[in-house]
Amino acid sequence: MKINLIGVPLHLGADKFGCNLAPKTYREANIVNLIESLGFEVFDCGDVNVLETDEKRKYEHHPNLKYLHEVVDANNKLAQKVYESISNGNFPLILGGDHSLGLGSIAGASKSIKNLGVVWIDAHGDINTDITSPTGNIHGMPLAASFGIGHEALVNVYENRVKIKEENVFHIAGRDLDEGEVELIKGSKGQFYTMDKVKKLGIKNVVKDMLNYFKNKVDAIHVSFDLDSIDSLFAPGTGTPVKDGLSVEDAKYILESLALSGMMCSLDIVELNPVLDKDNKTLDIAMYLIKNTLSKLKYGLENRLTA
Ligand code: B3U
Ligand code: MN
Ligand code: MN
Repeated sequence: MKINLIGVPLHLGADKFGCNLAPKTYREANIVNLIESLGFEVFDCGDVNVLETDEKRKYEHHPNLKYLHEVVDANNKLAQKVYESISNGNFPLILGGDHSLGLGSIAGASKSIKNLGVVWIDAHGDINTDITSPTGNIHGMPLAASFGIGHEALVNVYENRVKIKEENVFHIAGRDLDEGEVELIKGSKGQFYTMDKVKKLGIKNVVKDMLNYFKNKVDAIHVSFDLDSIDSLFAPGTGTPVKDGLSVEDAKYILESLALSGMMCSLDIVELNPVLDKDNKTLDIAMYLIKNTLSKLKYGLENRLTA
């Protein structure tokens, strides 16, 4: 098994410059060497090509889906790379870029894996639609679109099908949810462990619930980690930082537990904005989490084989 790095220099889904620079920042911080030092072979697939556009064309394709054409195009390309990586027996590490890339990574992973689970770790719900979204930013919509809710151009990214079952979604660390998202969560078959719930239960119990929930339910799990899930005090370098979030150790524990479970097939790390970061604090956290999570992957594979 190789680790496949896939960079996604996309900021159009966030409509804020900066996170498009993150893949370059990770490479300059020697992410390849870091992963190789764990004993993995790394193949860097390079960056997904993002179409050029300009501010004036933001609403060219839809009045409340900014840069729809460009975001869909990038996700079609990403999905194909993720699909190829998993179907070749490798592990794709997707480096964002804004969180609209979840559309492509889930589309690709769910083509390889029939019954895919998704763990979405995020201060935001990312379950808006073109109708509920107060911003029109597509990075607030990918999770809903992946389970079939929202505009058809997003639901049908890469392939005309619903990518995952709603009940296969486990969302952690929500604390900045829009009205429409709260409504959707009320009637949802997915699991939503908001920050309030995390604080009440403690992170160990959250992880226990998560692993129990997925046991015998899914074939593998795609993990989508938004760095804004971490408290903005520790991770200021994201486009929409939110306070009262996860500690770095909480995030580490969630990710390493997933790696050790042997269920994790792919991982997104999204929303690092190097322009807004302070003293590389957020970059350092991302590198630390990637290192620790991948270092546990091998043990996870052994667990899986002997389970
Ligand atoms: N829920 C808001 C804000 C937001 C979503 N994701 C991020 N921010 N990073 C929205 O625009 O949908
Ligand atoms: Mn997000
Ligand atoms: Mn977020």
